[in-house]
Amino acid sequence: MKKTEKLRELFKGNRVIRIAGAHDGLSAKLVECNGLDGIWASGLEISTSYAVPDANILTMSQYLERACEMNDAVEIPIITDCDTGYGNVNNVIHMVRKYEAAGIAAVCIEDKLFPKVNSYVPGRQELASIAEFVGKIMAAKSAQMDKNFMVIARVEALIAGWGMEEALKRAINYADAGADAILIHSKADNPKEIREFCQRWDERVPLVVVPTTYPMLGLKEMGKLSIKMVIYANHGIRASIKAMNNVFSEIARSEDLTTISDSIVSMDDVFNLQGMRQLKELERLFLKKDANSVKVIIPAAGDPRYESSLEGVVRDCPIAMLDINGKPILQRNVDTLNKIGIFDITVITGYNSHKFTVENVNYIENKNFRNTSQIDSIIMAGEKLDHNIILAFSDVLFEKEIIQRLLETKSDIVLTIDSHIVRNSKATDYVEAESFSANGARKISPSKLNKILKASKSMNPEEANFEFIGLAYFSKNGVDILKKSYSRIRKKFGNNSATRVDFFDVIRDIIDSGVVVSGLEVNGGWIEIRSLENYKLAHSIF
Ligand code: SPV
Ligand code: MG
Repeated sequence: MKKTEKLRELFKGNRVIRIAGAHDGLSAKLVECNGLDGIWASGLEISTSYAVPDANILTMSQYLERACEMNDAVEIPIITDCDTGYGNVNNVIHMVRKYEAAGIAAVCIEDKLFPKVNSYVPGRQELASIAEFVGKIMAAKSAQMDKNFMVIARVEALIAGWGMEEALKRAINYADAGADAILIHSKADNPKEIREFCQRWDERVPLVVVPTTYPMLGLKEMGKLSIKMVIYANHGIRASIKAMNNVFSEIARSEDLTTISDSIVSMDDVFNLQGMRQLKELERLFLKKDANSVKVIIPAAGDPRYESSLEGVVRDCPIAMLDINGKPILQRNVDTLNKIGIFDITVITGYNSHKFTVENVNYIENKNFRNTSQIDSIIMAGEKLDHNIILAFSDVLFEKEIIQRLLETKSDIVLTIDSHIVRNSKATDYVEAESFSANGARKISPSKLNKILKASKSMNPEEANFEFIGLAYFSKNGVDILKKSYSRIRKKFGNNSATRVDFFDVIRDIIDSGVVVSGLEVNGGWIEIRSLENYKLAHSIF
């Protein structure tokens, strides 16, 4: 709903509309947070915040800029104090066009002469003639495009000391000229004259009051007096001046900051008001830095019945599509990658390729999956390999933190390794790394990379000090090394596709060629679904 409509709806309601003065995004936000109906973009508050008199010292565009700032910060409507309209009818027309286009719900103009002085300042309070001000109202109403945009006419006759009859006469003329509401202003220290005005008002348009000097006039009585809107015009800035003064004087007086902690809000409160949480959420969704330049390759072609003890569970389902409490493993991993801004994900399918229904990933089919292995599938990713890549084996569920840490590494080839090794499984990808980490002794994984000396499924388990978890990072250069090594090995086997070349065969070849393969140590944060036990465990985790 447009803010002009929102304000109209409030005017249609049967209670007193309560709006409060503000001067910038923050103060507007605080008005909104406290459940008030709208914002009074107060000339007094805006001038005060510039530390200049409320006397048309600032220009229309300065007021407008602040009104926009407030409007952007809140969902509730803004009613702007536009003083006398910044000049004559032409200025009023220009003003209405600008404010309406900016999404402001209403403007309020007062029947004084430019340059006005704040109504509470003793001395000169010069009124415009009725004719002149009627012309301004008509000009304002003629300029608006949106029928719901409101023009409020402010009667200053009581402020200028011209008496009740003059005030009523003016109000009637302004209403008849098209004003959508009358703001009857008073600086009396009690509500007597406001009561009288309201009682004598024939309700041809709604009334608005500003009870700054007569705070004893309560909401109930306002309702009885048929007052439609109350403006608490300047209490926000007056409260903040007092609060800031107290804190600054205490800072000036005291040695340290301990005595002021109860007088200030937490930094968290500040961040919440700024919208920092939303910023972080948007960064997560759209900030495509390093994570975006990475492509993820998931080889998922294999027939699970050959490789796992899950035969009874998987039936004809590729492991990647195995359901873990309502979501396939692949979907869970895609969600995890998306969360950290990685969207370019390529899955190499093979066995029961048609079972892959996860959306927003690229699929490449390895039709020869029965005679090939993971590394052949990886190589089939083709042009996707012309980038930094993350390799994620399809039967591993991982936490996003592992991927984030992988992306932070600087090395060309990084295997993620865990010192918690399952030594009795023939499927374990054993790794021997340079610096040994005693099983379970380390709680925090170091960011320093370990150097991998040996990687093999057939290694003596006692020699291994880590297990490869099925997640690896290859920089663009690392991918080139991987590809070269792959073709070297393939050449060695005379391109006989019947010879299975394992991913680890390639890693071993890379190490043997003198290239450093690094190990990123993790302690958990992943689970490989290769046994019934792990499958059940995954169900209990997710
Ligand atoms: C303002 O807030 O700038 C007003 C209302 O015009 S008052 O200061 O009460 O006159
Ligand atoms: Mg004002």
